[in-house]
Amino acid sequence: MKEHYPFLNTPLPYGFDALEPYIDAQTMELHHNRHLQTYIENLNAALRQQPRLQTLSLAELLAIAPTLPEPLATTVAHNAGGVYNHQFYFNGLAAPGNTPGSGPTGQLADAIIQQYGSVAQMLEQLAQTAAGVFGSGYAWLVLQPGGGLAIVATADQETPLTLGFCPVLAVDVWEHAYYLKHYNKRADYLADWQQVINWSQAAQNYAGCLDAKVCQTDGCRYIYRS
Ligand code: MN3
Repeated sequence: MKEHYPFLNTPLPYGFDALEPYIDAQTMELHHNRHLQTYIENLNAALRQQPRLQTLSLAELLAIAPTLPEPLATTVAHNAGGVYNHQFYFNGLAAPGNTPGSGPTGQLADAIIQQYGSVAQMLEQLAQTAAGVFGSGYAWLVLQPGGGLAIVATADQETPLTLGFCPVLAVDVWEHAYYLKHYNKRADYLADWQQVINWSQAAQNYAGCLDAKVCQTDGCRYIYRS
């Protein structure tokens, strides 16, 4: 079923304390109940008087946003991006007990090893990109439209979707994602984040990207149905 207006802040698929000791419960609660909540409220408020936008999914809103008049275009891009990115990040986390020293398996593992040599080397590059984000944003492992994985950074609440990429794995490096526990030490947070990656979700995301890819004579792109 396609999620659309009014968007709801559904509970996390794990407890706020599930990621301890790597990501603390207070950070998770504030991040979900206040930061994500604010994006959801602002997005719903922006769509309240826009009936033709109310049946669109987040991916569809992000795709159509540049064609809207200002200030609606910017409001929709920022807030649909904020909801999309946070839901993607939160769903990509799992209790450390669920992933004891584990990593990706199957097609995703093969693709990472083929491209980066090992999972550890991919995570090292991802952490370097994440450490290099100036100010607020995210680092992502994505699939490129032409095929092959890539590591990219996005600023603020820009999403990889609008850049033509299909996201597999994301890390939120806004300070609110780590400041209470890790203070200004983003590198420490990035190391801890690696302990709570939901690799089965990443594998599902990868498979979903392969399914979403549509190629025509002028090239390939990802079409999201939800
Ligand atoms: Mn955040």
